[in-house]
Amino acid sequence: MLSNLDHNISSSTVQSRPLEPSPAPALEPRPPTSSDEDFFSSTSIASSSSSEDIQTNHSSPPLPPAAPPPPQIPISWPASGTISREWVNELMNAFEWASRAVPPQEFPSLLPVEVFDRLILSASKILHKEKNCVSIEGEELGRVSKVVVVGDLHGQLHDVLFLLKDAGYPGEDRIFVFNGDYVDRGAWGLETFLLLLAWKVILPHRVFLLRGNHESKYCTSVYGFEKEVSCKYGDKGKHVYCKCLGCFEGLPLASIIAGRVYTAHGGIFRSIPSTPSKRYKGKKNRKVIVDPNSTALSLGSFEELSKARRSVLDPPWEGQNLIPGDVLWSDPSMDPGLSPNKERGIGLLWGPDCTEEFLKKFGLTLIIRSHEGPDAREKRPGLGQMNEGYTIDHVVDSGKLITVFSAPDYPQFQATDERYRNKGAYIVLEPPDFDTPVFHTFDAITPRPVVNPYYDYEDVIDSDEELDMASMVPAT
Ligand SMILES: [Mn+2]
Repeated sequence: MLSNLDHNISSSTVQSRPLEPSPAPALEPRPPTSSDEDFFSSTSIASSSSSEDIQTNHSSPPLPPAAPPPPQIPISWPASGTISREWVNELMNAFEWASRAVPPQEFPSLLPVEVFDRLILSASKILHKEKNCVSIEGEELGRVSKVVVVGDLHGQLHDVLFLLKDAGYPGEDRIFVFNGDYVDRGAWGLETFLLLLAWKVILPHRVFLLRGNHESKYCTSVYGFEKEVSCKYGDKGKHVYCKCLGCFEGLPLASIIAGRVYTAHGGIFRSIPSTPSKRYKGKKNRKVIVDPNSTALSLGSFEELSKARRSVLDPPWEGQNLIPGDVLWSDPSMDPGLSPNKERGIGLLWGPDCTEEFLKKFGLTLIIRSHEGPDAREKRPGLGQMNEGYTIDHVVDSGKLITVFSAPDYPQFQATDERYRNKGAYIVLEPPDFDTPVFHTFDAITPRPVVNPYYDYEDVIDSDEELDMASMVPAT
């Protein structure tokens, strides 16, 4: 456990705390806590100016709250043409500061669309070249002291910033693998995604950003990200959203660490029956119809994974290109076998026997997946709950299957008074084998700035329940 856990304000304190007017709750006088100091010491906002502001706020009659000196905004793209570690630090500081001090509609005054364009283009170029399953191995790992595996983030910017600092930021000796679901539900999906892209650009071989099921057109249109972007970029919102979707299409699907650990957002994937027999070759209008329900399901191979077409706005749930949907949407089960994931409408359910088969067949010892938060697990009594941010789901002869979820006190907007108050977790893998997971859990950064949600969270209570097929683009 982390030493700073006990310093965090407990969630119960947060619950009883009256909501504060936006913007800038950080400026309100309140007793400093160690976690705040820890957290803010990595940023430029609080250190030099807060005491002055606090005194100002104490004066009577109260003056309008004065914002701390902002970071250098608007952020500009460096004249050299390439961004640096310092630039990424400034970006993180600016996002943190703005989340408390700048209304979302003024986001372009922070990050002009031209700078957004440069960043997303730089990152997309790198991401699109990566394989469906990135291999982190060999000499690459020689100088590495740890690999950090991160689960769902869901736009909870302050928790992401805490996680990065707590785990020690990516660097030459530290690799980060993110398992997807950067956006949706939380109010700062854009900031979260962009800061991770910035890390990717400066450390392309040290930061790996895998795709989650929420990095899709369908999910972002239902769970808030599309609206968030539209609110933050106004008439440029459509342009920014399209660029983000294009970038999502480039995100790799899975990773293999040190030849032993498989990570992906949802999990394992099926084998796709081979193409029709030769006599149909060359004939026009031949149709390949594969009904996953009528075909016996079997585990897919990494060769099949490597050939899957990941560049789709929404992974199809029918047709031949089913592997991306499996990797992004599947869930483990305690029942044996592979079966269609009826609850989700896409992807698979797989039992401990399949975990064993998968690990054994490919010489692996660990699967780390994400995709299920406290709300999803609440409905799955056979599996562990997500209170600590992780569960060990299958323990088999060849190894283990683990779920890791990195969004504490999730979801940010919840219709019921009773919150899950879950911790978030990340996993550290260390040399020489990188396959013994060390779990780090953490509480949410509180209080969060008070902001409006970007989706109807009272209506959309269930997590990623089933796909609304009718509203999706047809599978291609
Ligand atoms: Mn998910």
